[in-house]
Amino acid sequence: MAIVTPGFRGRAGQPDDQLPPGQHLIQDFPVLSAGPTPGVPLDRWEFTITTEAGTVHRWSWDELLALPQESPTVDIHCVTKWSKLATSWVGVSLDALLDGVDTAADYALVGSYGGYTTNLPLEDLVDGQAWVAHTYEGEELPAEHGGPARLLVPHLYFWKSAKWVRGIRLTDEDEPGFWESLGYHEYGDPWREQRYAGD
Ligand SMILES: Nc1nc2c(c(=O)[nH]1)N[C@H]1C(S)=C(S)[C@@H](COP(=O)(O)O)O[C@H]1N2
Ligand SMILES: [Mo]
Repeated sequence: MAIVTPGFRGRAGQPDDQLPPGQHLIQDFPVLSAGPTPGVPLDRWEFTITTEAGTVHRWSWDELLALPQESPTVDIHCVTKWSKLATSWVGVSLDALLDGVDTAADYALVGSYGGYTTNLPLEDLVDGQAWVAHTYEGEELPAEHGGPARLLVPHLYFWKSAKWVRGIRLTDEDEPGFWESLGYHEYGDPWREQRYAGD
């Protein structure tokens, strides 16, 4: 005989299967920056992908906007335990940017204006999992949230979503980024609660 138990619902009334372990929902959008907000004039902005062979692919702001644009609606999860569900963005898929980039690299080191870095496997940037995003909830991405453009990799903790993204260096060996070298997990899967190295 089956006893049907209604699913637990979190404080904001969302089914808890949308919330990774240890996370809680928030409605506001906190700003978490390890340093000052860099100003990047759009006429000098560029995004680069540098392969393990040293080939540099560059996009100006206008070139980025001329690529096919996608509008992902995704949940985001910060390692400080807040999550936001169904955030909406506009940006360019990394699949579009990596199209035509000749690489056999396994890892990516993402770099930002201002010097922030974060690392992840290249396979986590492809197949519709990551974007260079410039619009949030229908508005130009605010500078404090990473505008003009930030990386968006929602399936990993939000520290992987580098604000003020400047480029990606493809590497054969994994190199720790800013938080990763300070003891945060090298991969950071919120569903496996990979907050710190060794989790
Ligand atoms: N360049 C840069 N990107 C960054 C950070 C940062 O300090 N600098 N912080 C990371 C962390 S820890 C989080 S949780 C998110 C916060 O994004 P938000 O400020 O838009 O909420 O940005 C990530 N990307
Ligand atoms: Mo974070």
